[in-house]
Amino acid sequence: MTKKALITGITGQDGAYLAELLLAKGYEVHGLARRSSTADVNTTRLKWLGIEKDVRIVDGNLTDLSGLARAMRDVKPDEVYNLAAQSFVKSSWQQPILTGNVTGIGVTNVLEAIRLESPEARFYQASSSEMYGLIQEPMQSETTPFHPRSPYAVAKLYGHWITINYRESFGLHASSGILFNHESPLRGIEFVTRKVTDAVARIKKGMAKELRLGNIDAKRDWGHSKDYVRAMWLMVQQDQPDDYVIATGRTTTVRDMCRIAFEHVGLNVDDHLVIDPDLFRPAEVEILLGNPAKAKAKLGWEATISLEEMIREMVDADLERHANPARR
Ligand code: NDP
Ligand code: GDR
Repeated sequence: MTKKALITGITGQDGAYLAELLLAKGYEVHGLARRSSTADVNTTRLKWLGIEKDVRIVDGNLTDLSGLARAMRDVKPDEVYNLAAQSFVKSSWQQPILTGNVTGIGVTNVLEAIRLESPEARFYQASSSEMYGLIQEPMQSETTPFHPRSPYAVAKLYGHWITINYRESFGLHASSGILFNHESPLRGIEFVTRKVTDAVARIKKGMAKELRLGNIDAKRDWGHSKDYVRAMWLMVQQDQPDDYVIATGRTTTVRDMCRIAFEHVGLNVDDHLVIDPDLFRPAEVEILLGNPAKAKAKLGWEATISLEEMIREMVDADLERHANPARR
């Protein structure tokens, strides 16, 4: 029997790669997406992967329980992946209440819709390494205490615990992936890796001269979205639901990540980088470094794409976008 998946946030980076993975596995893929005034649905990323005609879009919003319940009733999914969120940490200080409503309470809306209309469905929640925040242990694992440092991270922590609570209260097959930063050519332009690779492409093409960044001493454990959506699927296939850290086990400064991007096109980062105090955050997560040992032991999962390979792929994609604007 063909399995059915419902992905919230299908128009985002991970939604697009997860849809691609599930289609390749023979799933019928449904994606919850919100309407916009410029297009029925933002299918830019699905088009980039050439799968926009293969997924079935369901109209809905994470803040609207009735629409979510209707979606569950209509689709009757075997698996639900909750990837929708206000996901940009810096915006969460400008829009803390919206972030709480979507990224936090939105998780309860999805869980309630499952409980009411499709209680056999398996559930994946997109938790985040941002929940660790003010770091308590040099390498963060499933047992490291949390100390969120932004309204986004506080909302994610709520989503994490309500997922565990629904598993314990109602026996839902609900798993939570504590994913460290992961990027790709489909990353939103506001996130630091893509901001850097896009700037490198524009500087190389003579369209820009400088790149303005905030805290370049921050360290992140960066992996590739394609590897990370595979981990999501693996979690949902386990007999027992559980929580897993997904990370590479290597951390790099923003400064060194920039260097990799500039060197790829023969430029020197120091000739173009400008530090802008307005880009610093009210509270920073200085360093993240994940311990993926449990995922390796129980899921057989490991990251396969290095930071260098990924940044080069992103720079090349941005060069292509600027050479051929129709590809954007
Ligand atoms: P993106 O920002 O690329 O995608 C977010 C998605 O959520 C988009 O499809 C967006 O739709 C949708 N969305 C936002 N608000 C709503 C709403 N109110 N109702 C319905 N849909 C909504 O994020 P990523 O793909 O990078 O991340 C996927 C998930 O994983 C997110 O929950 C994120 O917080 C989490 N995460 C991401 C990590 C990363 O490094 N990428 C690491 C850890 C966790 P639209 O296109 O209309 O804006
Ligand atoms: P992050 O990702 O906040 O870790 O959240 P982001 O790429 O925005 O920032 C990473 C680090 O880079 C520093 N930085 C800058 N960041 C941005 N965006 N723009 C800049 O100009 C800049 N200069 C320095 C930041 O201060 C930060 O330390 C991402 C998101 O995908 C979340 O949804 C997800 O949960 C976490 O990763 C894990």
